[in-house]
Amino acid sequence: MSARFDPVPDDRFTFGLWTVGNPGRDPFGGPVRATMDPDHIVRGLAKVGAYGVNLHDDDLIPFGASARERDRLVAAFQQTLRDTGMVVPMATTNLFSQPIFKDGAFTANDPQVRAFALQKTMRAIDLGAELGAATYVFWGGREGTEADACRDPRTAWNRMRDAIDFLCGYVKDQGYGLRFALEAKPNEPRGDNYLPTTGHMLHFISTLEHHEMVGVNPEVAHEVMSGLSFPHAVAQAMACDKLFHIDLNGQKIGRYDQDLRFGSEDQKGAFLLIRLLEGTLGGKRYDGPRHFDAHAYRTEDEAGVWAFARGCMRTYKILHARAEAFDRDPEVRALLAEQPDAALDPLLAAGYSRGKADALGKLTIDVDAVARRGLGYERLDQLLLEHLLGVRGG
Ligand code: GCO
Ligand code: MN
Ligand code: MN
Repeated sequence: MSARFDPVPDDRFTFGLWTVGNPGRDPFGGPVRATMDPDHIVRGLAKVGAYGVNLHDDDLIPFGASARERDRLVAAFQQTLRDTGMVVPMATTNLFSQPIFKDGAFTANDPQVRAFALQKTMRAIDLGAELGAATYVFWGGREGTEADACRDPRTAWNRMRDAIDFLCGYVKDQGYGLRFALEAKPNEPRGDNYLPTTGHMLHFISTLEHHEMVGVNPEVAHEVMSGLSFPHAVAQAMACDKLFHIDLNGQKIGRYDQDLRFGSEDQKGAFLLIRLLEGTLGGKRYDGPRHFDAHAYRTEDEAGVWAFARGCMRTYKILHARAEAFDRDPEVRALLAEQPDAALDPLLAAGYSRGKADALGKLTIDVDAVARRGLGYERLDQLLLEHLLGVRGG
């Protein structure tokens, strides 16, 4: 295996404690691997070349631990971070594992559940800030329904907005420099999750009181579960400067949330995604951490877990190199540069004016000639595949 693609901290690859730490439990069977403690996970991640580690509150501090126990665990974790040079770029709250959250957290009908969810999240935000996180992720967990008559979905939406507005206020009041990143998922664990796609999230954000500090954390698997294009969701977030974080993994369409090794499924989607994130096609590059929210197959032992982690990072770097070669390829550039009507661009961009309307109104367009023109996309897509399959480009 070529060392050229070995991960180094400068690549800014991160993993959640819950990802490599996943013991292989599924709805049909218990754990197949021993639980790894946070110290062991962070040391393992540092060894395979990762840059940082992300966590839910409960990944580090068992639910219900005393304040003293909390402080002891946090101090020990900080020591591990110092020893390894690892950082914590993102933190989040577990609002789904405890029985109290069986009907959701911020959207639950019982006000005591909603109050507890806010209380738990404020503490978890304090923890994230203490560990130096720059981004705070909100994944809805159990915010959703099976028996949809249980509440007006508009009420759920308003409750979600109240919660995020409140927590933005809390972050500002505490003087933390954190930004929020909202993560959509269409279903699982609930039959229907609220705010199911990145597009829903982007609109929801525009309604928030402090919308400027809230962006999205799209996840490959979640958008693919909906049958949607993940690169398109990411592109929309990037176009409005809302890509604050990203969850990378692999997923087959139409399945349960598989959280597979990055790039292990839909390599073309992964290639197009990296082209966007790394800006090889032009435009602004994503500059946040590259976070893998995935876990090893249930067939694996601990060695398999580290092979999984290395695989995520290597595939990212390999695809990055492939994307660079593709976008440098003179034939690709020629195909993409073809803009026979470039003279019209000023008329078509930057909004309305009376003069533009007059000019457009008078324009003669040879409809048949335009319609007859072949666009060369077959060739373009074949070139993409040949780059992706490694038979073309450096
Ligand atoms: C899932 C989600 C989670 C979240 C994590 C951080 O489908 O389980 O992707 O892994 O990303 O809880 O919010
Ligand atoms: Mn995720
Ligand atoms: Mn997921």
